Amino acid sequence: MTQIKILIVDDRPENLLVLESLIDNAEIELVKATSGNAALAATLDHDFALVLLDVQMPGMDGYEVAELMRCNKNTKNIPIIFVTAEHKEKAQIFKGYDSGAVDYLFKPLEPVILKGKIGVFLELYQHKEELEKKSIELDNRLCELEELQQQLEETNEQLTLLSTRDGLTGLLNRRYFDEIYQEELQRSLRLGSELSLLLIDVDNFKAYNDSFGHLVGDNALKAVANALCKSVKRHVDRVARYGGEEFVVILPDTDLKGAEHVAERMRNEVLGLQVSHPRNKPQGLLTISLGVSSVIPKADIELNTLLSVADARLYAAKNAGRNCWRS
Ligand code: GH3
Ligand code: MG
Ligand code: MG
Ligand code: MG
Repeated sequence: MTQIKILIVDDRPENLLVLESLIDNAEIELVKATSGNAALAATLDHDFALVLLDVQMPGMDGYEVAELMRCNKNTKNIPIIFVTAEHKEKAQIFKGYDSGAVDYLFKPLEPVILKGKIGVFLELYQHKEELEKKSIELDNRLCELEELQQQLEETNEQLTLLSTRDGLTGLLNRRYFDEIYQEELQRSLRLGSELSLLLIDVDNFKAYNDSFGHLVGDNALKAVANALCKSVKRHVDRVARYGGEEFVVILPDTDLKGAEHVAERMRNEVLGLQVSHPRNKPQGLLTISLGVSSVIPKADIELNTLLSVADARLYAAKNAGRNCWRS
């Protein structure tokens, strides 16, 4: 059990002995001071629940001690009960309260009153300690909650990333592309702006896999994805993996001419990877074919028109010998 500390201050040691014998409580540790200065020094060394303070003392009197304690942030909240010999005039008593006392005791001390008052302040002190403990607990909980919240936000970000990305290439996935595609269609419809789409397919990729194996095929797909990303310059141009070895690119506010430029850049960029594909004649390199389509959406546009036109043109590019685009 930790003892509660009370400071008793009186210039006459025999008075301190009287106080000590009256209080006589195992739960209370009494610290004694016989001068104002010694009292102030003690308040800095201990954590007191209460100070019983003699008024009349040579040198620094009780009022002065009380005032100085009120000026120090470490001691200003310690309750002070003045212990005074005479039946003071009202003005003197008010002065005591002004200097920061919370109560008065008169000598000779009545044991019942002394114990009663000490009991009240000790209870207040214990409540204060409990409240402080709870406040620290609450602060700790708050910190934990803030940490959890941060973890949750990070997890959410990761989940969003996972749900919008393709695992192999890191490009946008088909599901997310479909969302963007609808949004861009609506946006173009609202603004009357041109919207373009590229559908891309790796040439003779089955043969590539057959020659080098699926893992090497995967790496080739990643390289193609990078090359496609490198070929778009604006952040509104989005590249997605449409499935297998097919990719799709959406180009807002872009007319057919602009889309053809991007298509040609992509074709060149993939060719420039110089990935060997012995069964891909005549270059002997990995190549792509592209279908390009553009539209200024009208209110009654079929959602899939742009895609189906791009698909037909991709098919035309394949028929034209691959490693080319058709628009
Ligand atoms: P074409 O030029 O007409 O497009 O011929 P192709 O061989 O590329 O077309 P096909 O549709 O016959 O074959 C596509 C191949 O792409 C078959 C499939 O194994 C491969 N493929 C699809 N997805 C992946 C993948 O994630 N990794 C690997 N390594 N191969 C894939
Ligand atoms: Mg005195
Ligand atoms: Mg295909
Ligand atoms: Mg293919």
